[in-house]
Amino acid sequence: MLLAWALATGGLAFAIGAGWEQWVVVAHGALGLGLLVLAPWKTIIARRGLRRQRSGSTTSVVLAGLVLLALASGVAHATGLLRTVGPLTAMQVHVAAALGSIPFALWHLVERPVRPRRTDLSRRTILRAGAVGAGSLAALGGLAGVVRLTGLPGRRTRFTGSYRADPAAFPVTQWLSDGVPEIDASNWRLSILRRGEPARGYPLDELDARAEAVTATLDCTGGWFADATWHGVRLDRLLEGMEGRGIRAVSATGYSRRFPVDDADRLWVATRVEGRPLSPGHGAPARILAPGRRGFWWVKWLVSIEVDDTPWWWQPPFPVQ
Ligand SMILES: Nc1nc2c(c(=O)[nH]1)N[C@H]1C(S)=C(S)[C@@H](COP(=O)(O)O)O[C@H]1N2
Ligand SMILES: [Mo]
Repeated sequence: MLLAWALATGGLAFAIGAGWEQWVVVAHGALGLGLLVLAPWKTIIARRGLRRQRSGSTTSVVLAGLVLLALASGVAHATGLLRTVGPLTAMQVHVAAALGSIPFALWHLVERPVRPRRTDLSRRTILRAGAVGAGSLAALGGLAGVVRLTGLPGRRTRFTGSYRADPAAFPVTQWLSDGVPEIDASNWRLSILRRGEPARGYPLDELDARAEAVTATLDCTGGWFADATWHGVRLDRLLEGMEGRGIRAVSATGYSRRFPVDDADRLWVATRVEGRPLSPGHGAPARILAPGRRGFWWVKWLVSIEVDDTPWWWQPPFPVQ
């Protein structure tokens, strides 16, 4: 159950980006450390199980290994003790290990079922669960105290757990598998579609001329954030007079995100960052700025904006490319 809740809060923390995310992140930390708090008892059970030499022990050991890797990389990221492992960030290792553990955990549930018993709801069990909960929070508080006292980098993270990056040189990063497309800005136009029909088009110089300065935080789920000054046109000004329920921002690569139509006054089409035109890696010629939303909403290499009657939630919760 701890693992299931840790996975759920981890996913939720990626989805949000606003203030109350802090509490989701705290819960996520406590749930993760709760697994460590329970480890001494679980180890006894696991040893006994291994001695019986049933089939599938290897699968259980892989599950344990992945959970340990997720815990270790989570602690490494949160404290700042180890933030990169070769080409990967500790956060990427954390997410990969956590996602990788899911099939093994499901297998474990099916092959090693623990039937619910009446005593699961006894006073004693509830007191014990409370003790584990208190122990987990104490472990989290203790870890935060150690980070502060020893001056580890982890004390300077944002409420999402991300580390500050230089706004003039923050990383170029893709959600999963996108490559940087080459777009000829002189032929490029931002197409606006209404219910599938082309309605308007904005060339780059018009967007540039209408752009205003916006200071916003790009917070990548990879574990870094940048407070930069962008130049962009507010989306409601490009969509004036258009009706619908959802706005879909589409990249030249096919990557896309759908937003609620009411957010149009909180989204920008940006053409510059820190005074300079966007570089190809950062989304040239134009990208979405979505302050308050995590990085995967900030669609790069924008080619079209579609307004239609599809609600914003009609999409996978996270991009799939
Ligand atoms: N088309 C497209 N846009 C994208 C992505 C992507 O993979 N494809 N990745 C997103 C993610 S996860 C982040 S954090 C930001 C990164 O922006 P940057 O490369 O300018 O730092 O772009 C977002 N926009
Ligand atoms: Mo990201």
